[in-house]
Amino acid sequence: MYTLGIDLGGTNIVAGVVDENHKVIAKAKVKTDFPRPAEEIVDDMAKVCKMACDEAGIDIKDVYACGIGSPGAINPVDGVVVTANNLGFKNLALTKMLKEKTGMDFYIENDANAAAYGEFLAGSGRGVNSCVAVTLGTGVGGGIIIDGKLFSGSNYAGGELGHTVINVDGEQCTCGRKGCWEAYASATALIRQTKAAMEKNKDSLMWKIAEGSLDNVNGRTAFDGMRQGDESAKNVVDTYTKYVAVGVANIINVFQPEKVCIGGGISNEKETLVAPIREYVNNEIYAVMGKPCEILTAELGNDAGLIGAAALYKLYK
Ligand code: BMX
Ligand code: ZN
Repeated sequence: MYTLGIDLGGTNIVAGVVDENHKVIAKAKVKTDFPRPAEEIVDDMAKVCKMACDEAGIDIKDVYACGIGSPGAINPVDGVVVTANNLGFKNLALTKMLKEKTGMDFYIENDANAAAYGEFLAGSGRGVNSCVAVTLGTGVGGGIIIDGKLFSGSNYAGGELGHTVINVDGEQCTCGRKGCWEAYASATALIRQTKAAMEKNKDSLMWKIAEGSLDNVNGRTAFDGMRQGDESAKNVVDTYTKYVAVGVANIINVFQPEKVCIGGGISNEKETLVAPIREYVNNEIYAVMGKPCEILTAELGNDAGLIGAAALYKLYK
């Protein structure tokens, strides 16, 4: 039995055919190419599903269930993207439009919720009842799993952990608030912090790593600089990991889940990222009673979202 998942992002649209063991057997990708009309993006979503099925050597009609992980506020019952500012979607009846184009029923969830569900079923969130997953990417996404079910509040808009404030009147966030966790702990924020440190220290090794241009700075630049012994790079990483850790400690104080899984691009740093977070959290959380919460990096990498999306039927069918 195969299922199909789409991970809709601001940069890429990825579709994957997934087997009953949550293994991705075929994948296809197109550029989101935003800004452009929603209708065109949805056309490409249908196209990329077909491409993934062709790659798997199956017909889309043979797929048991299809799902989408989309950024923004999603109503999974009506299949509507209520708002996704990075895609220009407002009250878009996405599952209905995809049904018209593919003939298939689609389930939909917020991208970080889908990724959390993927990790819970098949990644580092396996084997527990409660798990909170965060993604450190363009933004900071959050997905909360309680008793094996996604929890997104009374109206599905909950779980936006990136938009909890960690610094009152701090950095401007894209959501309109100031000082959100996302404005400090996303990959976008890390890149901004790295560039600021480079501007301050023209002798930093990070300039060499970025081949002399701020345009080449990415989420790895500071980590690579630190590994090569650069002091400014180490300061960037230390401060950034502390920002991530503050949010993780907040999550543990609220939920005390069995696991917190950290995904998104920055989680490729694995232990370099999570070891200092564990230490910080140990000193900051309110109480440890019983087995302490495990803090892990996500195992499924960039596939978590589409694997979770492909399995959404388990929650909604
Ligand atoms: C933002 C928000 C979340 C999303 C998160 C991670 C939008 C469009 N996005 O906080 O809904 O889950 O980013 O998104 O409102 P990513 O783009 O980093 O994967
Ligand atoms: Zn915000």
